Amino acid sequence: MRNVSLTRFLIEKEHTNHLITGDLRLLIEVVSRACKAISIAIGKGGLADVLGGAGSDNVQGEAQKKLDVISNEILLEANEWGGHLAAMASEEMDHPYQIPHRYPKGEYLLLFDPLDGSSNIDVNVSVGTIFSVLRCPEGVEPDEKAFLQPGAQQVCAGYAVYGPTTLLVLTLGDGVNVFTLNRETGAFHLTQENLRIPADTREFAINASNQRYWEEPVQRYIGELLAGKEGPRGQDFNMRWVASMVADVHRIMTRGGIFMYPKDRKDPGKAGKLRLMYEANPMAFIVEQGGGAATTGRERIVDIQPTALHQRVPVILGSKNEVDRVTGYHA
Ligand code: P6P
Repeated sequence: MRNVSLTRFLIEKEHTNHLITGDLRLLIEVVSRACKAISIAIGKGGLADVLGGAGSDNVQGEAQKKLDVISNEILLEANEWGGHLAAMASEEMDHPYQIPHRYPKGEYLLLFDPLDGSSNIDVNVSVGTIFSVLRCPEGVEPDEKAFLQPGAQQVCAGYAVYGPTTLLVLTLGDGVNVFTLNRETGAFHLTQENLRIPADTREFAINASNQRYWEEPVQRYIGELLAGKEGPRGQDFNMRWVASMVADVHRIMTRGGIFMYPKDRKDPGKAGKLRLMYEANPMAFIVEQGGGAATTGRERIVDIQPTALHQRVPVILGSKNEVDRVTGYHA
């Protein structure tokens, strides 16, 4: 493995491949530094006053953890002055964040879930940051409507995993690359190039406590996996559910698998649990760039025309042959 830092990798993408602009390179470097700061804040845990509830709710009506709020502020403060953004949107904020007039603006829209899986924070399980980058349409005010672009319009997406190591997983639309944080030097280094997800798998991830609410195609698919080698699949399967999307998705990026948070009848008014703009779309882009597939069961996630910044969608993603099978059952 070449000893390539994230900075050098991005410089090559800008000057050699002409794949990205200087502003997009700056955006990614700023986000990576913010993720480093979030990793340090999380790492303090009970030694600092960062655990537990913030005493407030987010736009989803979910109780915020202190680290949700801290992570959101780290990303806002890191990005607002650089001149690369038109605006930002976050799971933790009702409306898009406008760049203060005193700072220059740029062409990119940055969306993020600053701390995904934060319900796991207090029990020391891996969590992460998910981000997505769109272009702001020419001459358009960067209000909520400017963000409502299909995931296929993303120019970049990535996630950081705060686990035994801190990783940054990134796609610029030309494959997926993994960077590991060197805690001594503070630099992210390329540790896996052009990651590919195995097309087949024997590992599935779903919150099985919702089983009685699933639609028929999901009941059938999971039933077949549970039937194992005596059943129609003729082989046994294994199950994993971290309940931290970034951790579950990273496992699948690394060794294959299928992740499912399907539409269910638990709350018929909800199209799913996960959010399209800053969870499903970036993860779908990354998974597809790694040779996997990502659908709602009925359509490709990145083809969805968004109607609201915080809308939810069903998510089925991972090893292509399994996602295709589940999607086929919905047909
Ligand atoms: P459940 C975390 O709250 C999250 O948004 C995702 O990271 C995770 O995959 C999912 O919700 C877990 O949901 O219903 O199993 O707690």
